Amino acid sequence: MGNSTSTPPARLPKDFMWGFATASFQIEGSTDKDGRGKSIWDDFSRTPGKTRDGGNGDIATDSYARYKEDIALLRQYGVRAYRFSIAWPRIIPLGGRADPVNERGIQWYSDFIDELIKNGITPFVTLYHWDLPQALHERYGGWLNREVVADFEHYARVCFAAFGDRVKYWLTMNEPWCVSVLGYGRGVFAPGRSSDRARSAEGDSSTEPWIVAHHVILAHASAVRAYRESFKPKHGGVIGITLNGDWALPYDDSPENVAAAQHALDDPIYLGHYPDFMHEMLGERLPVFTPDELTLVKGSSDFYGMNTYTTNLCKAGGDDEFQGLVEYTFTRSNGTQLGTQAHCAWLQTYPQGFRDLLNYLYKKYKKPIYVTENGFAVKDEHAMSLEDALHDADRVEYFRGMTDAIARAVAEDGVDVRAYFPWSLLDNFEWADGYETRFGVTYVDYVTQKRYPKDSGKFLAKWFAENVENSGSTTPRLSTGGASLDNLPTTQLIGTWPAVVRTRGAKL
Ligand code: GBH
Repeated sequence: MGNSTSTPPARLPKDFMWGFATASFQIEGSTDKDGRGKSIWDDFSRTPGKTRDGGNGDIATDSYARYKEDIALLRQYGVRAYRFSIAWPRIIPLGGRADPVNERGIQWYSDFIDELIKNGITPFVTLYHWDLPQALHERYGGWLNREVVADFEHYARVCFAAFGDRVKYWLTMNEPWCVSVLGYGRGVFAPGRSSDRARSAEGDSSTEPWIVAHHVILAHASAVRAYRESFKPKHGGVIGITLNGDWALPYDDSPENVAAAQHALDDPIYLGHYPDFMHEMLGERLPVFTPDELTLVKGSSDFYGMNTYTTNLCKAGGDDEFQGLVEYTFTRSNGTQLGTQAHCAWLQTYPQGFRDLLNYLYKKYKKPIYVTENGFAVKDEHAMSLEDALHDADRVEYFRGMTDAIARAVAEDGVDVRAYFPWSLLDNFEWADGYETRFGVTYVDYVTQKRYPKDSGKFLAKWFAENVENSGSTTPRLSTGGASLDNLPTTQLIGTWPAVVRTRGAKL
């Protein structure tokens, strides 16, 4: 690595999928267009104090209106696939299985999918990336109520029926841990429930997150069963869930810290039951799966979907049940830092951990791995000039390490990784951080909504062009004359990019 003037031999197979990831509420804006219902994030993000800079999702990156521009940008980067999420309240504004379906919402996503396919980009769809219909929250408490399982399955069926002829890659849920713990435990994400009365008038952090997680898991598994029984036979796609998981290293080699690092890596979807440690920690507070539910959940993912950003050094102890009574740090026992610090406290660069995680997951579960998120927010990027922000050296360093790790995991370790989706295509609404934290490989000027590729976006486009086996006709033309990502702002590129011939259609 590191020598960008010579082309290294292809190290990822030619059907390897790469592209960028986003989520509906973080980019779409247009919250009152075409019959969309409210999501739990609408009012939450508008409530003073809930986001760091007071930002909300009303406009975001305006991607609902600018979708053709965004897809043109994806094409300039030469991606093969794009991971985006569908907003449940656009499809069923009131959310429930007896509530009306919104044809205009369906039409928008249908047009969006067609536009992707027309550009040779494979759609990779998340059904739930945190924007629960507000009406379900008000009707019965949303994820706290078992009713939500059947309502989610119904919503999923509507999507499979409407888009399944063209969408062959489905994710049910994005990060159940965040939905449960951040939404109903720490109360930092919508709907913001918590035992902390300074934060929320209602909530019980000792029980609600586990109830919510239980329903999320069952809703996921029910949607998967529906897909396999009623849609997969004619559409043939794959479906799974994506979890957030970071590699866990023991802080030192004491047995309790070695055990602590292990807690962080277990999960019920693939094990087929709640890990023993959760039983010990929660006792009666841990919901119980009936035997039928266990059968439903086990094997309910065709692949291992993984959002991973960093590595944590783990110390046994503390009272944080949401981390399995484990404390995380980036400071090694000798006082040095694990890697480069990002804008967020929870994120440092550590590519070796990524390679180790991929090896661990593959050996343990023997499923193909789809890396559905991975990314970095440069410290204080929001306070930089445009020029400085575009030269995002720390993010380039991050992706240089991560792409090298993935290539080595595949080529040298034999791990079956099939997809890689850096987060994110654009700077966008970063939940409780508002717009302050920027994860994009493309800079967004929120005043003009202009998009500008950062060095990291160019790095990734070039890296994948060079490192995925290719028939030759699908490579982005980065340096062969004509317009180049290297010297033009995106808005010009959209008009002048040479008619790059992308002969490959969506992978069916
Ligand atoms: C992803 O989650 C999300 O899927 C995506 O929407 C988001 O934009 C992206 O991260 C960048 O943040 O310090 O206790 O609050 C990544 C997994 C898990 C990382 C929770 C941050 C914070 C824990 N996230 N973690 S805490």
